[in-house]
Amino acid sequence: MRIDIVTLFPDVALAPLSDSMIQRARDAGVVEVAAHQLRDWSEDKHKRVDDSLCGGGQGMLLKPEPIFAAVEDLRTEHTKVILMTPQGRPFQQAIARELTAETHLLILCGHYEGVDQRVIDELVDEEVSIGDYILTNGAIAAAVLCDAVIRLLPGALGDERSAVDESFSDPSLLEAPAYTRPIEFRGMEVPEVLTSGNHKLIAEWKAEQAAERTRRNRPDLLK
Ligand code: J9Q
Repeated sequence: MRIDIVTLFPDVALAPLSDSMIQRARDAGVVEVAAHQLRDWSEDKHKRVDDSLCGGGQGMLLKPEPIFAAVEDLRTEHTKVILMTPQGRPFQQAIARELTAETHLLILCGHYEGVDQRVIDELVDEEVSIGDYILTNGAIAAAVLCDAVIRLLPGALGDERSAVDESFSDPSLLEAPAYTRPIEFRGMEVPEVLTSGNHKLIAEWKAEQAAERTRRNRPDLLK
């Protein structure tokens, strides 16, 4: 897979993808990642990439010309163009899994106010949001999406992939609380059932705890 990210903050997009498991996947040739400076495609003499809203209103919008130029330079016939935006489809593990089937992702990072609608209508295959909050820029959101996709690619990891993956593929319940040694730490004990050796009791306890946690933190998963 190849991933191109177009952003005003290429270093921000790349930093989280330049260490640990993801850097190893890049070193192993599992994925090629490049981040590009949108300003490089500005024809403006001041390298401006944004402008005020037609029809009035607060804030600035990314202009269409530099984005069209960037996409036309970077895309091939096999490119999926993704726009990171709070207006997008909520990112989930199922989308990460779908994207592993692509050979080329071109990720456009929006600005606070967003991008000119003609970019979305003409260039973008999929608008994706990583959650209902406002970021200063879309490069952070792009890094999140890339991390989630790259770690799923065949050959991306040795033994680092967690069994939690499988449970998140079917996110009906959250995981139960988990403990490791020591059995007593600063007076806090691991629940006795987990050291009982009674696997049936342990399974029942985990199921109860998972249900309770889900009710408290993620009631939406139970609907
Ligand atoms: C570009 N807040 O937020 C949630 N998912 C993506 C975003 C986002 C943002 C600002 C700019 C994307």
